[in-house]
Amino acid sequence: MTTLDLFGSPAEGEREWLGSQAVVLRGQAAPCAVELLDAVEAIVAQSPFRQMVTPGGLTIAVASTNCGALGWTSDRRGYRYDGIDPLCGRPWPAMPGCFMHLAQQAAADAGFLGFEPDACLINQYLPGTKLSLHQDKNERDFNAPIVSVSLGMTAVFLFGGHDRGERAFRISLHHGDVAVWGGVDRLRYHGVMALADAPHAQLGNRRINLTIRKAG
Ligand code: MD3
Ligand code: FE
Repeated sequence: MTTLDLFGSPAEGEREWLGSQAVVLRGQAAPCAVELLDAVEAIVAQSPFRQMVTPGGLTIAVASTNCGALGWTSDRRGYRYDGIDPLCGRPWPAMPGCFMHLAQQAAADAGFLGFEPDACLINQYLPGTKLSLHQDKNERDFNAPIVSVSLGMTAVFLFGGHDRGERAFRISLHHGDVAVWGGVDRLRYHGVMALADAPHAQLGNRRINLTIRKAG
């Protein structure tokens, strides 16, 4: 049986397989959370969080920025990866060493050796923010996994199938959890339910999610 504490969070160190090649590594980022958040603060000072616009003209609820050689952006012209932050006209801030180390360790733990990420999308959620079901398919190489790091407020993550209509599983992602998915699970539909207003002790009314990817 899964060990639960008084708040219903699984114990640190547990591994929960969502698919044959998708796993949540509970609390794996907890020891380096302060280092990760300090690095996010430095990135945001160069390339601030901003709400992007979809090709259809809708404003995305989640506020985003990036680090690494490539960054994910969206505007009226489409979704794409770009080496330049369109907001400030300069390259995205470099990928911090702690992002790299954590992502490569987590990928290896999940069975993906030789992960060489070149992009990290940093998403900020506030209470009420949700992310609709979607696939991550703007990357060039679907053989590389994606590593996700959850910081701050808890989110209910939706883990669906390969068709939008398939029933999605719900799983809570807590501060410090790391998810890795690749292989047969790489193109699953996924999303995040509207966040509850339940402030986190360190981060307050925010959830920050890092998705570390090989985009190019
Ligand atoms: C997908 N972010 O930025 S990552 C995104 O939690 C994005 O903020 C979400 O989707 C977030 O594109 C989800 C977590 C995650 C975990 C396991 C998965 C995504 C997954 C397994 C399969 C597919
Ligand atoms: Fe996604």
